[in-house]
Amino acid sequence: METTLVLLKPSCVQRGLIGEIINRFERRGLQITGMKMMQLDDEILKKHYSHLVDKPFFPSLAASMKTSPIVAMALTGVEAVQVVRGMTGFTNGRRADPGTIRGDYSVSNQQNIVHASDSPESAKTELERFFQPEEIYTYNHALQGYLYGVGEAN
Ligand code: IDP
Ligand code: MG
Repeated sequence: METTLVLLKPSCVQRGLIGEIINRFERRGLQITGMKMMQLDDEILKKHYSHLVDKPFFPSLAASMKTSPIVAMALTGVEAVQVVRGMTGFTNGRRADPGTIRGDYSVSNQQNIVHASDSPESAKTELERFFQPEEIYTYNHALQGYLYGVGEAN
């Protein structure tokens, strides 16, 4: 099992899409193991987007991420990082495939609804950044035997 970080960005929260996007993750079979609302600030955004701080669009990206609270989620499943990235789609919503979250709900390179960790290593770092250890729950998924075949979820 693997756990990944998803952020429902202000573009999701303000457009009233929180429930719809969470529903997609639940229906796919991902287990929600952590979830909370947070107001982000420059300190956490500089760390979260450290690979982009020198880009000309960073100030507007950081500003957009502070316009409302976000929803931070920990999602657990086999190869959850890859599964969730696949559901998220290409960064630019205009080029994201229909059927992906960005391809179905966004037309922007910046206001693209969700963040999802891009590797198991970044998932670990990002989960530690956004959640205290006790805010992530380990519990049996009642439908586990119907989500995965024998031996698949070990
Ligand atoms: P990702 O979210 O698909 O992993 P990253 O390259 O890590 O893409 O970029 C992080 C976020 O920064 C994007 O989701 C998007 O909101 C924003 N961003 C990336 N590239 C641009 C750009 O060229 N213009 C404006 N915003 C951008
Ligand atoms: Mg990224």
